[in-house]
Amino acid sequence: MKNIVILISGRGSNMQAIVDAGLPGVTIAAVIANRPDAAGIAWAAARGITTRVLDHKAYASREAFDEQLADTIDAFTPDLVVLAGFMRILTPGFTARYEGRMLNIHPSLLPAFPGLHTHERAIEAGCKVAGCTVHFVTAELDHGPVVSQGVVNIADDETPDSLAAKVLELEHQLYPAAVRWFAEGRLSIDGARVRLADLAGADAAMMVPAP
Ligand code: NHR
Ligand code: GAR
Repeated sequence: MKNIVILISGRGSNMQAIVDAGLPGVTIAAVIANRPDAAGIAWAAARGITTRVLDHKAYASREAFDEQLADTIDAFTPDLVVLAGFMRILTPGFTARYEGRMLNIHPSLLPAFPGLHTHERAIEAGCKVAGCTVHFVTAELDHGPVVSQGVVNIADDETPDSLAAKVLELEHQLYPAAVRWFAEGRLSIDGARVRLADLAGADAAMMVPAP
């Protein structure tokens, strides 16, 4: 059994997709939020999942918050930490501690558009496609080794909200699959690249055709 701790900040729909996937060999040890009002916490608690809330505003520095966060996480002895819409930038000490065992999903085709407001920026830039990226977390924001990516078309009348909805649907497919691969021990990091054992690399990319 692999223990997984999921970190959220809000709605937690990616967390829900991972929980609802019922991945074999995976135990959701805890869901932790940095915001007391994160809707995903109530959802997880209602399903009997252990939850914790650590309000970052109660800490004097990012380091102090990250230290308490790491202690809280480690009490669950996780094999994998999953960032699912987690909105706090993590300090280098924290990312080093979970190197090779912490994943994030980012709503853009990295290395394009790291950071926030990705959908708006992709439309503004005139991109014809957008998507999402599952990656291992490193100290450099949204720059870790890429596990998988999914692509959607940007329509002529696309808005940031409509694009976000399309990308989110894809996130809910990609993220549980990536967690499953990790739990199966099939992911290996080789520099900037992630290899997926026993599958052609193309299977880690998901294409959604034009509507
Ligand atoms: N931390 C590190 N070191 N490396 C990464 O790759 C990280 C990370 C922390 C979070 C998720 C990321 C995303 O997928 C993530 C990846 C928050 C911000 C941000 O600017 C940026 C990227 C991501 C998450 N956060 C503001 C901050 O000051 C707060 C914004 C808010 O609270 O609304 O931390 O996009
Ligand atoms: C998702 O689209 C996720 O990729 C994105 O926020 C949304 C969270 O939704 N993450 C970030 O922007 C991280 N900075 P969710 O809470 O319903 O999973």
